[in-house]
Amino acid sequence: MSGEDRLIQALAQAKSVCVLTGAGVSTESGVPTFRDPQEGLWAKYDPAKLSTPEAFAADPALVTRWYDERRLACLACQPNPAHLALATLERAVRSRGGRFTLVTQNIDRLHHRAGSQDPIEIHGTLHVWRCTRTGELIEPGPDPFRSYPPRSPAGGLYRPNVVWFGEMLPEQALEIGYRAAASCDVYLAIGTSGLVYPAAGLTEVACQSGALAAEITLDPTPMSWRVDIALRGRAGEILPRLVAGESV
Ligand code: BV8
Repeated sequence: MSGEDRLIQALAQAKSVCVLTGAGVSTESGVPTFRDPQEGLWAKYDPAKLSTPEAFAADPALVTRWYDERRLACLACQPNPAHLALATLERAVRSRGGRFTLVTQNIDRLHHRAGSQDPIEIHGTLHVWRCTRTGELIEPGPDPFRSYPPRSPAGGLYRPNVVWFGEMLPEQALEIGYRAAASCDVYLAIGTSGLVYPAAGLTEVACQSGALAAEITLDPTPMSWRVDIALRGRAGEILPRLVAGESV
């Protein structure tokens, strides 16, 4: 039996599924991954250097402009078959009384727009910004901010409500993710290079807990040797095949 057939069979019977997604799930929607060459103005910046509190402190105008451009670009993107297949799988597992947990490193909210009910955004989201002075949260509209860095009425700045390198992840989100990975029958790591911790640690937890663990990425990752099934290919092509038998 092929790895894909084994996974289809396991998902059809699973009582508890945990999924970790990364930037590779959104590439087919046109959202560049972290390691893609950035277009235009951003070609000369290393994204990982802009996603830090130090970069924001040094040049808040540059960093907030970069995030606002990413936010607007995501609004122009549509969920792709990978996002839609994961929403189908969630409905199928939950409709038979099973548990389904989707943990995403992505900040684009395409899982929400595809119909996933409660994705756990362990790296936050581009679509919520936070006042540096009061912590007030806002959801900016479909237009760019008028100026950068955007200023809050309280005299602070608005920053994206995302987790930067060197910042702690939201504790409850991480706790839910780790608990789901530790107690699931089937675990899927999809479109993630497995390089960013502690998110990447979910895969090791799932493997140690005895779940059937699978990875779906274009390229090998540091966890490819550890999982039971490693499928190479586009998430937008593989995931619809994995859920083709589900009726919801
Ligand atoms: C923290 C939001 C406490 C911002 C992001 C050990 C333990 C704990 C921390 C660390 C540790 N070691 C190092 C650290 C520090 C650091 C870290 O992990 N560094 C790495 C680079 C070594 N972690 C942190 O700082 C975290 N904070 O732990 O706080 C602490 C603090 C300091 C020191 C110790 C502890 C915070 C990390 C969160 C950073 N914020 N995002 C923003 O987006 O701007 S992470 C960012 O990177 C994105 O979320 C993105 O998801 C992630 C990149 O990972 P991927 O999603 O996997 O994307 P990538 O491009 O890498 O890979 C894409 C994959 O998809 C590839 O495999 C490709 O083959 C595949 N693919 C492409 N197309 C497709 C596809 N697959 C299928 N189909 C396709 N079509």
